[in-house]
Amino acid sequence: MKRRTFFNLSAAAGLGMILPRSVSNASEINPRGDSDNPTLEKPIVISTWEHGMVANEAAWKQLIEGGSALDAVETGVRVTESDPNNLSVGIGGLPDRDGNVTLDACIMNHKHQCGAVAYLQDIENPISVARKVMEETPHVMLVGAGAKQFALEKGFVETELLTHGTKRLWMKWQEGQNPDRPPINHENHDTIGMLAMDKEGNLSGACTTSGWAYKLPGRVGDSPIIGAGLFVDNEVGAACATGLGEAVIRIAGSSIIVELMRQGHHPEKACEMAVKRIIKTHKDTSNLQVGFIAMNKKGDVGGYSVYSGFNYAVRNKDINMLVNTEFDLDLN
Ligand code: SD4
Repeated sequence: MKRRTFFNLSAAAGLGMILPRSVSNASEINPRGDSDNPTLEKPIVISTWEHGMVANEAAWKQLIEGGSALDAVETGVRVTESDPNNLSVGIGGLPDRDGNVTLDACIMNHKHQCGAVAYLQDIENPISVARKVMEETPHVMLVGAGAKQFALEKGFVETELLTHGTKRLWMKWQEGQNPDRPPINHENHDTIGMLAMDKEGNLSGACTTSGWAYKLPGRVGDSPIIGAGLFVDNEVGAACATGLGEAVIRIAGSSIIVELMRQGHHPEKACEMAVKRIIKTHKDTSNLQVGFIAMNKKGDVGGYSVYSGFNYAVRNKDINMLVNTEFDLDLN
Protein backbone atom coordinates (compact mmCIF):
# COMPACT_ATOMS: atom_id res chain seq x y z
CA MET A 1 0.00 0.00 0.00
CA LYS A 2 1.26 3.41 -0.91
CA ARG A 3 1.25 6.16 1.61
CA ARG A 4 1.31 9.79 0.71
CA THR A 5 3.87 12.25 1.90
CA PHE A 6 2.41 14.91 4.11
CA PHE A 7 3.71 17.99 5.77
CA ASN A 8 1.75 19.31 8.64
CA LEU A 9 2.58 22.97 8.56
CA SER A 10 0.45 24.15 11.42
CA ALA A 11 1.67 21.49 13.82
CA ALA A 12 5.29 21.82 12.87
CA ALA A 13 5.56 25.57 12.52
CA GLY A 14 8.49 26.87 14.44
CA LEU A 15 8.25 24.22 17.12
CA GLY A 16 11.24 22.18 16.13
CA MET A 17 9.03 19.12 16.07
CA ILE A 18 9.99 15.84 14.52
CA LEU A 19 6.86 14.41 12.99
CA PRO A 20 6.37 11.02 11.46
CA ARG A 21 5.15 11.25 7.89
CA SER A 22 1.93 9.45 8.46
CA VAL A 23 0.53 12.42 10.35
CA SER A 24 -3.16 12.45 9.79
CA ASN A 25 -5.43 15.38 10.44
CA ALA A 26 -7.32 18.03 8.59
CA SER A 27 -4.40 20.38 8.15
CA GLU A 28 -2.31 17.91 6.18
CA ILE A 29 -0.84 19.44 3.10
CA ASN A 30 0.44 17.43 0.22
CA PRO A 31 3.77 18.70 -1.11
CA ARG A 32 3.39 17.05 -4.51
CA GLY A 33 2.25 20.20 -6.23
CA ASP A 34 -1.49 19.71 -5.74
CA SER A 35 -3.75 22.72 -5.47
CA ASP A 36 -3.12 23.31 -1.77
CA ASN A 37 0.54 22.46 -1.90
CA PRO A 38 2.54 25.16 -0.17
CA THR A 39 5.64 26.24 -1.91
CA LEU A 40 8.06 26.72 0.94
CA GLU A 41 9.32 30.21 1.49
CA LYS A 42 13.05 30.68 1.18
CA PRO A 43 15.45 30.22 2.82
CA ILE A 44 15.03 26.45 2.95
CA VAL A 45 17.28 23.55 3.80
CA ILE A 46 16.61 19.84 3.41
CA SER A 47 18.84 16.88 4.15
CA THR A 48 18.80 13.11 4.24
CA TRP A 49 17.93 10.94 7.22
CA GLU A 50 17.21 11.82 10.81
CA HIS A 51 20.70 13.19 11.42
CA GLY A 52 19.60 15.89 8.97
CA MET A 53 17.59 17.51 11.77
CA VAL A 54 20.68 18.70 13.66
CA ALA A 55 22.63 19.34 10.50
CA ASN A 56 19.75 21.47 9.19
CA GLU A 57 19.78 23.46 12.40
CA ALA A 58 23.39 24.50 11.84
CA ALA A 59 22.66 25.30 8.19
CA TRP A 60 19.53 27.20 9.13
CA LYS A 61 21.46 29.51 11.47
CA GLN A 62 23.61 30.54 8.52
CA LEU A 63 20.62 31.00 6.25
CA ILE A 64 18.59 33.23 8.55
CA GLU A 65 21.62 35.40 9.16
CA GLY A 66 21.76 35.98 5.42
CA GLY A 67 24.52 33.45 4.76
CA SER A 68 24.87 31.83 1.38
CA ALA A 69 23.42 28.43 0.57
CA LEU A 70 26.98 27.28 0.00
CA ASP A 71 28.09 28.26 3.52
CA ALA A 72 24.92 26.71 4.90
CA VAL A 73 25.38 23.29 3.33
CA GLU A 74 29.05 23.13 4.24
CA THR A 75 28.34 24.12 7.84
CA GLY A 76 25.40 21.74 8.04
CA VAL A 77 27.06 18.55 6.87
CA ARG A 78 30.19 19.26 8.90
CA VAL A 79 28.06 18.62 11.98
CA THR A 80 27.38 15.07 10.79
CA GLU A 81 30.96 14.53 9.68
CA SER A 82 32.23 15.48 13.11
CA ASP A 83 29.77 13.27 14.98
CA PRO A 84 31.72 10.15 16.05
CA ASN A 85 28.46 8.28 16.65
CA ASN A 86 27.38 8.47 13.03
CA LEU A 87 28.54 5.25 11.39
CA SER A 88 28.43 6.41 7.78
CA VAL A 89 29.95 9.87 7.66
CA GLY A 90 33.27 11.42 8.64
CA ILE A 91 34.87 10.44 11.94
CA GLY A 92 33.32 7.24 13.25
CA GLY A 93 32.33 6.11 9.76
CA LEU A 94 32.64 2.37 9.20
CA PRO A 95 35.87 1.35 7.47
CA ASP A 96 36.53 -0.65 4.33
CA ARG A 97 37.23 -4.38 4.31
CA ASP A 98 40.77 -3.78 5.56
CA GLY A 99 39.86 -1.43 8.39
CA ASN A 100 40.65 1.86 6.65
CA VAL A 101 38.12 4.69 6.82
CA THR A 102 37.96 6.36 3.40
CA LEU A 103 35.72 9.35 2.82
CA ASP A 104 33.92 10.71 -0.24
CA ALA A 105 32.33 14.16 -0.51
CA CYS A 106 31.28 16.80 -2.98
CA ILE A 107 29.85 20.29 -2.98
CA MET A 108 28.24 22.40 -5.70
CA ASN A 109 27.08 26.00 -5.83
CA HIS A 110 24.68 28.07 -7.92
CA LYS A 111 27.28 28.87 -10.56
CA HIS A 112 27.96 25.29 -11.66
CA GLN A 113 31.14 25.39 -9.64
CA CYS A 114 31.87 22.16 -7.86
CA GLY A 115 34.54 20.33 -5.92
CA ALA A 116 34.96 16.78 -4.71
CA VAL A 117 37.26 14.44 -2.85
CA ALA A 118 37.19 10.67 -2.93
CA TYR A 119 39.00 7.95 -1.04
CA LEU A 120 40.27 10.60 1.38
CA GLN A 121 41.80 9.28 4.59
CA ASP A 122 42.57 10.81 8.00
CA ILE A 123 40.69 14.08 7.49
CA GLU A 124 37.56 14.70 9.56
CA ASN A 125 35.73 17.14 7.29
CA PRO A 126 36.05 16.10 3.65
CA ILE A 127 33.32 18.54 2.62
CA SER A 128 35.56 21.47 3.48
CA VAL A 129 38.39 19.92 1.48
CA ALA A 130 35.97 19.52 -1.43
CA ARG A 131 35.10 23.20 -1.15
CA LYS A 132 38.77 24.13 -1.25
CA VAL A 133 39.20 21.98 -4.36
CA MET A 134 36.35 23.97 -5.88
CA GLU A 135 37.57 27.39 -4.83
CA GLU A 136 41.34 27.10 -4.83
CA THR A 137 42.22 24.75 -7.67
CA PRO A 138 41.31 24.52 -11.36
CA HIS A 139 40.11 20.94 -10.74
CA VAL A 140 36.86 19.33 -9.70
CA MET A 141 38.01 16.17 -7.95
CA LEU A 142 41.04 15.00 -5.99
CA VAL A 143 41.36 11.44 -4.73
CA GLY A 144 43.33 9.32 -2.31
CA ALA A 145 46.86 10.35 -1.37
CA GLY A 146 46.70 13.46 -3.54
CA ALA A 147 43.53 14.63 -1.84
CA LYS A 148 45.09 14.09 1.57
CA GLN A 149 48.28 15.91 0.58
CA PHE A 150 46.17 18.81 -0.66
CA ALA A 151 44.18 18.87 2.59
CA LEU A 152 47.32 18.92 4.71
CA GLU A 153 48.79 21.69 2.56
CA LYS A 154 45.62 23.69 3.17
CA GLY A 155 45.98 23.32 6.94
CA PHE A 156 43.59 20.43 7.66
CA VAL A 157 44.73 18.32 10.57
CA GLU A 158 45.43 14.60 10.37
CA THR A 159 42.85 12.78 12.50
CA GLU A 160 42.25 9.12 13.40
CA LEU A 161 38.82 8.39 11.92
CA LEU A 162 38.45 4.83 13.19
CA THR A 163 36.96 4.97 16.69
CA HIS A 164 37.08 2.25 19.34
CA GLY A 165 33.47 1.53 18.51
CA THR A 166 33.92 1.18 14.75
CA LYS A 167 37.08 -0.85 15.21
CA ARG A 168 35.11 -3.28 17.35
CA LEU A 169 32.30 -3.47 14.78
CA TRP A 170 34.78 -4.06 11.97
CA MET A 171 36.53 -6.84 13.91
CA LYS A 172 33.19 -8.46 14.63
CA TRP A 173 32.27 -8.23 10.96
CA GLN A 174 35.56 -9.87 10.00
CA GLU A 175 34.87 -12.81 12.28
CA GLY A 176 31.51 -13.46 10.72
CA GLN A 177 31.95 -12.57 7.08
CA ASN A 178 33.88 -13.59 4.04
CA PRO A 179 36.08 -10.50 3.64
CA ASP A 180 35.98 -10.84 -0.15
CA ARG A 181 32.23 -10.37 -0.26
CA PRO A 182 31.35 -7.25 1.72
CA PRO A 183 27.63 -7.29 2.44
CA ILE A 184 25.32 -4.44 1.70
CA ASN A 185 22.18 -3.81 3.58
CA HIS A 186 19.84 -1.03 4.44
CA GLU A 187 21.38 -0.38 7.83
CA ASN A 188 24.82 0.58 6.68
CA HIS A 189 23.71 3.50 4.53
CA ASP A 190 23.42 6.86 6.21
CA THR A 191 25.12 9.40 4.01
CA ILE A 192 24.16 13.00 4.49
CA GLY A 193 23.11 14.91 1.41
CA MET A 194 21.94 18.49 1.94
CA LEU A 195 20.33 21.05 -0.37
CA ALA A 196 19.72 24.68 0.50
CA MET A 197 18.21 27.79 -1.02
CA ASP A 198 19.31 31.06 0.52
CA LYS A 199 17.55 34.43 0.85
CA GLU A 200 18.81 35.40 -2.58
CA GLY A 201 17.17 32.31 -4.05
CA ASN A 202 20.49 30.68 -4.88
CA LEU A 203 20.87 26.92 -4.53
CA SER A 204 23.79 24.83 -3.29
CA GLY A 205 24.26 21.23 -2.22
CA ALA A 206 26.67 19.00 -0.34
CA CYS A 207 27.02 15.26 0.02
CA THR A 208 29.43 13.38 2.29
CA THR A 209 29.93 9.76 3.35
CA SER A 210 32.27 7.02 4.46
CA GLY A 211 30.52 4.90 1.85
CA TRP A 212 29.51 1.28 1.83
CA ALA A 213 30.61 -0.34 5.07
CA TYR A 214 33.38 -2.93 4.58
CA LYS A 215 33.62 -2.06 0.90
CA LEU A 216 36.52 -3.31 -1.18
CA PRO A 217 39.60 -1.11 -0.72
CA GLY A 218 39.61 1.56 -3.40
CA ARG A 219 35.85 1.59 -3.89
CA VAL A 220 34.27 4.99 -4.48
CA GLY A 221 30.51 5.46 -4.50
CA ASP A 222 28.17 8.07 -5.91
CA SER A 223 28.52 10.62 -3.14
CA PRO A 224 31.57 12.51 -4.51
CA ILE A 225 30.43 12.25 -8.12
CA ILE A 226 28.79 15.37 -9.46
CA GLY A 227 25.63 14.34 -11.30
CA ALA A 228 25.28 11.10 -9.33
CA GLY A 229 25.35 11.86 -5.57
CA LEU A 230 24.60 15.55 -6.09
CA PHE A 231 23.62 18.00 -8.78
CA VAL A 232 22.66 21.66 -8.68
CA ASP A 233 21.36 23.79 -11.52
CA ASN A 234 20.42 27.19 -10.25
CA GLU A 235 17.90 27.71 -13.06
CA VAL A 236 15.96 24.61 -12.09
CA GLY A 237 16.73 22.96 -8.78
CA ALA A 238 18.97 20.53 -6.96
CA ALA A 239 18.98 16.87 -5.98
CA CYS A 240 21.08 14.48 -3.97
CA ALA A 241 21.19 10.79 -3.18
CA THR A 242 21.79 8.28 -0.44
CA GLY A 243 21.93 4.52 -0.54
CA LEU A 244 23.62 2.08 -2.87
CA GLY A 245 25.97 4.33 -4.79
CA GLU A 246 26.57 1.89 -7.61
CA ALA A 247 22.87 2.03 -8.49
CA VAL A 248 22.82 5.83 -8.35
CA ILE A 249 25.85 6.16 -10.62
CA ARG A 250 24.30 3.80 -13.20
CA ILE A 251 21.45 6.24 -13.84
CA ALA A 252 23.32 9.51 -13.11
CA GLY A 253 20.66 9.90 -10.43
CA SER A 254 20.85 13.49 -9.25
CA SER A 255 21.36 15.02 -12.66
CA ILE A 256 18.43 13.01 -14.04
CA ILE A 257 16.21 14.39 -11.28
CA VAL A 258 17.23 17.96 -12.08
CA GLU A 259 16.44 17.34 -15.75
CA LEU A 260 13.05 15.88 -14.82
CA MET A 261 12.35 19.00 -12.75
CA ARG A 262 13.38 21.10 -15.75
CA GLN A 263 10.66 19.30 -17.69
CA GLY A 264 8.20 20.51 -15.08
CA HIS A 265 7.97 17.59 -12.70
CA HIS A 266 7.57 18.28 -9.02
CA PRO A 267 10.68 17.32 -6.99
CA GLU A 268 8.93 14.37 -5.40
CA LYS A 269 7.69 13.09 -8.75
CA ALA A 270 11.18 13.53 -10.24
CA CYS A 271 12.67 11.50 -7.38
CA GLU A 272 10.03 8.83 -7.88
CA MET A 273 10.80 8.59 -11.60
CA ALA A 274 14.51 8.17 -10.84
CA VAL A 275 13.74 5.44 -8.30
CA LYS A 276 11.62 3.62 -10.88
CA ARG A 277 14.46 3.83 -13.35
CA ILE A 278 16.80 2.28 -10.77
CA ILE A 279 14.37 -0.56 -10.12
CA LYS A 280 13.97 -1.11 -13.85
CA THR A 281 17.71 -1.34 -14.40
CA HIS A 282 18.25 -3.99 -11.69
CA LYS A 283 17.03 -7.55 -11.95
CA ASP A 284 17.84 -8.16 -8.30
CA THR A 285 16.33 -5.56 -6.04
CA SER A 286 17.44 -7.11 -2.77
CA ASN A 287 19.64 -4.65 -0.87
CA LEU A 288 18.88 -2.00 -3.44
CA GLN A 289 18.03 0.83 -1.09
CA VAL A 290 18.37 4.27 -2.65
CA GLY A 291 16.75 7.49 -1.49
CA PHE A 292 16.67 10.80 -3.33
CA ILE A 293 15.70 14.27 -2.17
CA ALA A 294 15.19 17.32 -4.36
CA MET A 295 14.23 20.98 -4.29
CA ASN A 296 13.17 23.23 -7.14
CA LYS A 297 13.65 26.96 -7.63
CA LYS A 298 10.12 27.70 -6.51
CA GLY A 299 10.71 26.12 -3.11
CA ASP A 300 8.94 22.79 -3.62
CA VAL A 301 10.72 19.88 -2.02
CA GLY A 302 10.35 16.12 -2.17
CA GLY A 303 11.94 12.74 -1.73
CA TYR A 304 11.37 9.14 -2.71
CA SER A 305 13.08 5.81 -2.04
CA VAL A 306 13.25 2.28 -3.36
CA TYR A 307 12.43 0.73 0.01
CA SER A 308 10.46 1.99 2.97
CA GLY A 309 12.41 3.48 5.84
CA PHE A 310 13.92 6.54 4.20
CA ASN A 311 13.31 10.02 5.54
CA TYR A 312 14.59 13.54 5.19
CA ALA A 313 14.66 16.66 7.34
CA VAL A 314 13.09 19.93 6.17
CA ARG A 315 13.69 23.37 7.65
CA ASN A 316 12.36 26.77 6.76
CA LYS A 317 10.62 29.44 8.80
CA ASP A 318 7.42 27.37 8.95
CA ILE A 319 8.73 23.84 9.11
CA ASN A 320 11.28 21.92 11.12
CA MET A 321 10.43 18.30 10.65
CA LEU A 322 11.33 14.86 9.49
CA VAL A 323 9.39 13.54 6.50
CA ASN A 324 9.11 9.83 5.71
CA THR A 325 9.15 9.44 1.96
CA GLU A 326 7.02 7.33 -0.27
CA PHE A 327 8.68 4.23 -1.67
CA ASP A 328 8.10 1.43 -4.15
CA LEU A 329 9.07 -1.66 -2.13
CA ASP A 330 7.84 -2.21 1.39
CA LEU A 331 10.31 -3.81 3.77
CA ASN A 332 7.59 -4.73 6.22
C1 SD4 B 1 27.81 5.21 -1.21
N1 SD4 B 1 25.78 6.46 -1.39
O1 SD4 B 1 28.99 5.27 -0.92
C2 SD4 B 1 26.86 6.13 -0.50
C3 SD4 B 1 26.46 5.49 0.76
C4 SD4 B 1 25.24 6.05 1.38
O2 SD4 B 1 23.77 6.25 3.08
O3 SD4 B 1 24.51 6.78 0.82
N2 SD4 B 1 24.94 5.77 2.57
O4 SD4 B 1 27.34 4.38 -1.99
